[in-house]
Amino acid sequence: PKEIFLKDYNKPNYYFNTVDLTFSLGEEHTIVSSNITVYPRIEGSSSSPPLVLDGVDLKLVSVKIDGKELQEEDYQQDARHLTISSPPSTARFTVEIVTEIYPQKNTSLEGLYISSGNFVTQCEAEGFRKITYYQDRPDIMAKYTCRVEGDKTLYPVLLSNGNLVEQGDLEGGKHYAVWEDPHKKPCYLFALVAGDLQSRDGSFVTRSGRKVALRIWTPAEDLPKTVHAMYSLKAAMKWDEDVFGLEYDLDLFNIVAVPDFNMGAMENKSLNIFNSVLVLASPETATDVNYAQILGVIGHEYFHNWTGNRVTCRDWFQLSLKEGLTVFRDHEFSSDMGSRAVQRIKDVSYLREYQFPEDAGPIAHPVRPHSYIKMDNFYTLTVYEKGAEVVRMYKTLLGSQGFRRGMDLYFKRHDGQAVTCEDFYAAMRDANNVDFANFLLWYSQAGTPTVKVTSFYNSEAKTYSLKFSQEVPPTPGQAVKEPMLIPVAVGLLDSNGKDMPLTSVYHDEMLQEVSTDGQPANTTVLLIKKKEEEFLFSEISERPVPSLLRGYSAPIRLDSDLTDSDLFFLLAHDSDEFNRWEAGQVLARNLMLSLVADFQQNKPLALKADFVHGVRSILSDDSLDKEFIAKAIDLPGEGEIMDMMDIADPDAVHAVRSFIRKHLASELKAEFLKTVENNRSSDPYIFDHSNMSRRALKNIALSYLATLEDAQITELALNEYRTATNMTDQFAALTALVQNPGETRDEVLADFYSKWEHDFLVVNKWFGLQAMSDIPGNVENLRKLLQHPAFDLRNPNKVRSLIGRFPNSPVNFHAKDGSGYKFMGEMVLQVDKLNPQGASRLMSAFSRWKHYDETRQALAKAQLEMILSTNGISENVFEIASKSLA
Ligand code: HT7
Ligand code: ZN
Repeated sequence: PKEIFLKDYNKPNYYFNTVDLTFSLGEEHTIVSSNITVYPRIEGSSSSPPLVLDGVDLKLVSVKIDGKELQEEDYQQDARHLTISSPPSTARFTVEIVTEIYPQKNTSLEGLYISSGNFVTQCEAEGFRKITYYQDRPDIMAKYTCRVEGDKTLYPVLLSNGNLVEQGDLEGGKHYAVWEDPHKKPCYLFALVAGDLQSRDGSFVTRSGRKVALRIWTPAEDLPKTVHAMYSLKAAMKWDEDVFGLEYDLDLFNIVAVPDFNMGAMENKSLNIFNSVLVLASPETATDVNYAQILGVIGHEYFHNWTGNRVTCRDWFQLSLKEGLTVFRDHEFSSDMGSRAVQRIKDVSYLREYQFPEDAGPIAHPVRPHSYIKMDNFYTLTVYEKGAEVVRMYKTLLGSQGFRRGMDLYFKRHDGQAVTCEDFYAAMRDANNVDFANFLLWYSQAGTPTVKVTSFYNSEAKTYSLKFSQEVPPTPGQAVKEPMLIPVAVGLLDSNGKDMPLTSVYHDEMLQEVSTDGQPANTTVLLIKKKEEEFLFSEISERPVPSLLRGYSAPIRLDSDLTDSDLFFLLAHDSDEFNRWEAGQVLARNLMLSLVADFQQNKPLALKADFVHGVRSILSDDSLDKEFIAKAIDLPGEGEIMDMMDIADPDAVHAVRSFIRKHLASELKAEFLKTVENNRSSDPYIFDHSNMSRRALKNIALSYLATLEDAQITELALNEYRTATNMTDQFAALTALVQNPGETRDEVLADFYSKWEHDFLVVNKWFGLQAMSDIPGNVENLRKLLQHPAFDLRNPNKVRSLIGRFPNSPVNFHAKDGSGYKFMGEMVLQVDKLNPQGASRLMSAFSRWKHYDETRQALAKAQLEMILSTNGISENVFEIASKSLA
């Protein structure tokens, strides 16, 4: 397979001006006619370069140039291209191409395919080439019209991008619709949907008075479950106006929910297509987590209208330009709609648990990768989540207003263009007249930097020094790294736990005034630019406790010399809520790592009284937000602890985490029972921060209690399960009950299935819960569940639930007999035959195989080799398997 490199980027030889498409949808095949007006990049040259079009799995019917049919000698065709050797050297010419495609046989879910009997497209990243021959690259931006023809009974609804300009009936029970999109767009934003759908209709008036019709399309029976999606869309439209001054630019905005979709959703211009799980919600069937995800992802896709669609990427290496920025925007949106601190805690936990390992393994790559074989493999946590942190750092460096100035300039300069990460950087820099020195390295260097901090208080001089040193670890293909610009937000706490006023700081032999501009009060941002830096605060009247990296101001690993007593102090007092939580996490991480060492040396495990006391005081602190408490008493995940170890030991980490949970449950049983008692849900269900917080706190208390395996608690959990009036509570009780093997577990799982077998989204939760279970030898249960009538290997949500969630139980996935690896290896190959994107995503489970002991390494390696040596594997799987083994 061919590797594509960023350094090889060349501008296209031809641009496209307009594209007129006609789809004649059929039950056996579909005919696609495309009429493109083309112009050369360099006008008037005597010899015209060949026009190379991308195309995969297409049957070519005819090609015409300026109305004249080409003969076979006028073009060449291979498995991936159609090349027109000598196009006219005129300033403008037309290319007309007719192809035949087979959506009914398309299980890859890219290009045009069928989901539940409806036609659906997915063109990002390179799916448009499965529809027609085209220059399938994002820097080709054109105006599209799309005529869709199909059977009127089977496909009463015909949708594409832009405005509906014509519709009518045709002979033979068919009908047609013509859509016109006035905005230029790259082909990855093209979309078509045809099927038997109905819409929930709403409207939104933009701040300049444009009335926008909003339609959310689903099968008729699901319409009642679209209320929250409609609420989320309106909230997102309003938020983007308020926070970024960005308005919607058409009179219609459609969302379509489909059950078969490879990712979460897709931001096609004015016709967003969503995985059903991110649209459909009712209190009875969806959890608070689902509701929050729907809000975030509806926001995310809507925000792409400006960050991605109006201003798009020059090439796919720039993906984070739109994805990092849009994830940052959706995080900010969710913060403003709920609790800022809790949102930050969720986002940082996710980054640490999943992106950090990616950045430390064999497929580590920069936020802007240097090369790829299959672009689909680079829709990664690094591009999305670390990319969002990079955008957040601009805001930390520039303050809210400076960041907004940068965004305004970015849109002013680049509306309607396909641009690069440097263009974004330049807009931020120029709008604020600042020099960011080595900031761009965040785009080109992989690996999570480690920053070490040591502190010293001089009581005579009344100075306080913070010394920083940074190290970016080697990653594949990048042995040596340069120091990067790292913004570290800092506050200093006095002995009463209050923020000290910060006045001046010596740095680089200069006395500077402390700038708290654009930051919360008494917080300053120190810029670490070199490998080592010292900052000396003056007029510090007592030894402070430093609150470092407030709000997690940079995506790094921080290694500080804070003592346990400093951390308990920060946990109790820090005005930065994120850092209050973080202090508890550092304490918990240190504790877990030291108990892991004890476990490995066969020493008895014991929990320190001050840790139990810390958890008790948080749990009983009425002044705290309840969702914050729920987060603060939750232990770091097993993945996060393993990520911090030299050789990951899943058995030890699992044993230690379970031990601490059980010990806390037994010490704090009365408090946890009271917490359950006092935080039962109000009925009817309300999705707002206060109600979600109560449920989150009640349910984490229940999950702790269930570790006790005592009959009274089982009864309590069963009662919660039976009396629950919403899915959040019902599923939490089910989750608590199924932690422990036995009859109750089996009965309650069977009961849940029989209640919900008619609802495939709920059944997926049931699959997922069983897949993630830590009960010994669970892989055998999963093999049985593969045969369950509700399971279907062709549906990505089901694959993700039953197979993709399996590694969330490290003890079972990394079982020492290799049974977990073997299961996953087999599944990768089976899924790959149907859906290469889905298969290569499953491969991420193997990505850190070198981080385990020798026995496990050998077993995992054997599976990777088995996959790689199998004939006919996709390029997607080949790329991940070969890079993992390199
Ligand atoms: N921009 C979208 C990416 C996407 C995608 C990429 C590859 C294969 C299938 C896909 N479906 C959607 C999603 C987003 O907004 O990030
Ligand atoms: Zn996106």
